[in-house]
Amino acid sequence: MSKKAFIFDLDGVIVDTAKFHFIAWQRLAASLGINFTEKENEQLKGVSRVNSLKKILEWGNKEISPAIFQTKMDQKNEEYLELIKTLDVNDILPGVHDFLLELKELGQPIALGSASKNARPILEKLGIKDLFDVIVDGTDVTKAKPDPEVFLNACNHLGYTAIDSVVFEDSVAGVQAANTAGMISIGLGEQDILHEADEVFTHFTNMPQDYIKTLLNKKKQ
Ligand code: B16
Ligand code: MG
Repeated sequence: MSKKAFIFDLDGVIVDTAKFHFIAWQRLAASLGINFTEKENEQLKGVSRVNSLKKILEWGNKEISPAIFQTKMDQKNEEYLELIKTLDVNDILPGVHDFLLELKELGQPIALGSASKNARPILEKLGIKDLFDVIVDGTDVTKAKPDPEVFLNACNHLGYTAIDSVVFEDSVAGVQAANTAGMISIGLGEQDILHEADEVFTHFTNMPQDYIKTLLNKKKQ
């Protein structure tokens, strides 16, 4: 059987932490007197912590000193960590666990490609860290999505090229990163938001039977 590098985003693909990032950013924005809704939040998915705060300040037309900027980032992360304290295996999104196990059974290489600096402890909480051959997260990269660095880094570590890689993403920035890298991009979420992806599913459970085999034969369009 042929092989490909299977690269997974974390937040919004493996686990539903996107809602906790939203709550934490909303509270943070409120503390700065900035209005922040789901619409703005969509643009922060897959975006690093520092770039997210920069965007929020831009939207709110606010300027803060570097020291306060750092304090606000720490505050957001503390809030977020508090919200994900009780995360466990039950928070894995539908179908992902089985999909990962099937890949393992087929001997396919698996990597994580996440912008989050909290990725490793989250995978541990979910009890699935050992399923990943390679983990590339926000602590390993210098350029945030939509830059393809995180995914290129992941496929290089697995010893594969971009054309033999498949990326699963829930964010527009992440889909763009995969496309720029020349990788097959599979969107998890809504078609009208993720229309740049090669294919979109609402959940892993909506994928057709034998979808892994389909992906192994698929070429980047
Ligand atoms: P942290 P992903 C991203 O993770 C999230 O989508 C994004 O909302 C978050 O701001 C970013 O990680 C940084 O996360 O604050 O935990 O370092 O979707 O790339 O797995
Ligand atoms: Mg994500």
